[in-house]
Amino acid sequence: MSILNQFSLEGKIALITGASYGIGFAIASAYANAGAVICFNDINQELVDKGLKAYKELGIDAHGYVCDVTNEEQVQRMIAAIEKEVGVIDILVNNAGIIKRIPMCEMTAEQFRQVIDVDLNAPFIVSKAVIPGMIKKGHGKIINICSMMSELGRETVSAYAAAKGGLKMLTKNIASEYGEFNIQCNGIGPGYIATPQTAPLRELRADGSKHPFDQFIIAKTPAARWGTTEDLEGPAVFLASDASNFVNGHVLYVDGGILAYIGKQPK
Ligand code: NAP
Ligand code: GCO
Repeated sequence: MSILNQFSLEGKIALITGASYGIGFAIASAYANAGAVICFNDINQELVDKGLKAYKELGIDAHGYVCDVTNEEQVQRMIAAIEKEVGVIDILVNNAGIIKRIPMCEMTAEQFRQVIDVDLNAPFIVSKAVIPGMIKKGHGKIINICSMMSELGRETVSAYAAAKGGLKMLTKNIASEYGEFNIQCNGIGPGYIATPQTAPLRELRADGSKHPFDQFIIAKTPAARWGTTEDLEGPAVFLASDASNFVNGHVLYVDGGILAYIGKQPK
């Protein structure tokens, strides 16, 4: 058998959360390209419709669902609907996420809780809903979208870093608890990727000069560029495929080398 067959997702059913656009959309599109049937959710019908149209433009007949991933009842209803309409999920990508960039001492406890709810509690809720089906099927892949902030902190992102650090450990725990059922749970830690979530960090200043953070990330990245969602597609297919059946509890950083690099000396 060709080694490339190990990367095929033919016949697999994938659920990618928060995948109307951004990183989730790119991963779902790559999975469809590898042969998977795509299910995705977003928080309202308008976004789901936007996503369905975008998938259709790529020739992908995706199944879209309105579901707030922090709401356990809505998640359980969505998984039941997918299992009835499409089939039992083989691959779950916990992608949906938010960030609030607020200095910690100015952040309210409610704002902190909102970020933890989407970025950490929701992956728990959705994983818990899909694992029983994976156990019955005898296999499963869970991929949690972690972050540089699973390893590093920075000003204004206390809630996000706490959530993504927790998500790294939830990944390791799911791997530990369900590995015996042939379920592999791994993380992807994207570097700084050009999506709507990071758009505020790349906005040009009034004089047309680059945002200081934009220049900072370029200096901190050996690849000397922001990542694109396409940079994540191959690693995501690898972790969803048979090629990674003995990879478990790992966070694969797709960061252009940021975590390895002290940063370029200012001129
Ligand atoms: P994004 O552009 O903000 O997209 C996030 C998606 O999740 C949106 O469709 C969003 O819907 C959805 N979502 C948010 N809360 C939800 C909820 N409660 N229920 C269902 N869907 C919800 O973000 P992104 O840049 O593509 O990032 C995707 C993931 O990668 C996130 O987990 C993020 O933390 C992580 N990440 C991003 C980067 C980066 O540099 N971009 C780097 C590392 C990790 P709405 O539009 O309604 O909010
Ligand atoms: C930020 C950015 C980052 C990225 C990503 C890096 O404000 O620092 O939003 O957190 O989203 O998580 O891996």
